[in-house]
Amino acid sequence: MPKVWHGLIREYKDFLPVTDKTPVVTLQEGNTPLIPTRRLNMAINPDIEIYLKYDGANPTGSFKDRGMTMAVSKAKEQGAKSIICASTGNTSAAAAAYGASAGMEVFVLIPDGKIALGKLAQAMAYGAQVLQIHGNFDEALTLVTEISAGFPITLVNSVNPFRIEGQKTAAFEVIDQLGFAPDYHFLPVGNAGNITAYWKGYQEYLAAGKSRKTPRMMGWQAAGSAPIVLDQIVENPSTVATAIRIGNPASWKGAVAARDESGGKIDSVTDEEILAAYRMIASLEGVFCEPASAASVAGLIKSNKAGLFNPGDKIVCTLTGHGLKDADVALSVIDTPQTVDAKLPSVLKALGF
Ligand code: AN7
Repeated sequence: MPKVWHGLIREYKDFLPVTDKTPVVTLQEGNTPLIPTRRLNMAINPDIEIYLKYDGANPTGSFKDRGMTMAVSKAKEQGAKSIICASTGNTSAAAAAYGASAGMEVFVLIPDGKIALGKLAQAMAYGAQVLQIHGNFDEALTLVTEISAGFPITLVNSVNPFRIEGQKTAAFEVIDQLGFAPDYHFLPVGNAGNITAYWKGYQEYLAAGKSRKTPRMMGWQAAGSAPIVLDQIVENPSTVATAIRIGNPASWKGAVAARDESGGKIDSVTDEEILAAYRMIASLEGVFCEPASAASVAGLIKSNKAGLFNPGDKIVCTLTGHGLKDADVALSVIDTPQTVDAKLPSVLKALGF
């Protein structure tokens, strides 16, 4: 690994559709930690090896930075002055940040009241023009697609192929950090861009001789928002994991291909399973992710209970976003602290000494 990281476009330029003339818009994203787990590993199954790819450590706190550095750099190369996206939150935060860095105008459509506060705060702070719609993500995506077709504004949702190109670098990093491809790769599925991108990345590294195999791709939807599992559009998706509250994924076909070509699976986990995993990851490993991210580990726990794994299996779970994005959920589902007088006896008593 290089001592100084120059952002994923410069580090992986041989695998990306860029030239020396591409104006690179970067916040030095990528090179996120691949954390070997100990206590979580013991709690789930000591006979397998579990790693967390912590993409919440990216500059705006989610994996969306990987796709956005590419999408905004290519938009700039093509002379775009403005970008637009629909979002459950993280895409808008990343678009707003990279757009600000590039000096572009950024327009964002989000579902009214259904995105985590931290993500909305980010988009506002980075200076995007944010519009909440009385509707869900799927309706917002339809609207921005129509707007970008009618006006000179570049659409930066994952239907933009450069987004997938940038996001595939996460698979490269896993192999570079681990030294080999894992047996299984678990991740949450919303719009299904990320599972599509990882699968592309794993296949490209295999073709380049950087690994000897590809992992089985294991995608997890929230039970109330599981169109791919049900094989039908969900009109009114619901889940505590607002990031993946999506009823009609843009990369549906890509996800099905990743599943079938890799010998993997796309299944669902309940909100209870997601929140149980969310608490375990934080309290056993010291890694705070947002609820949607925990769907990957919830899926791993479910698969382990079903007896899927062989001893020695190497498993990577992507934690797609940072826990601070959605502090409200942490405080509502875990607990709020007790308040006592600022006196030693009161404090000692409350602490149980
Ligand atoms: C933390 O920001 O769709 O399956 O608009 O924020 O590639 O969509 C976010 C998705 C998982 C699902 N984890 O990834 C958006 C958006 C987190 C996310 C997903 C999202 P995809």
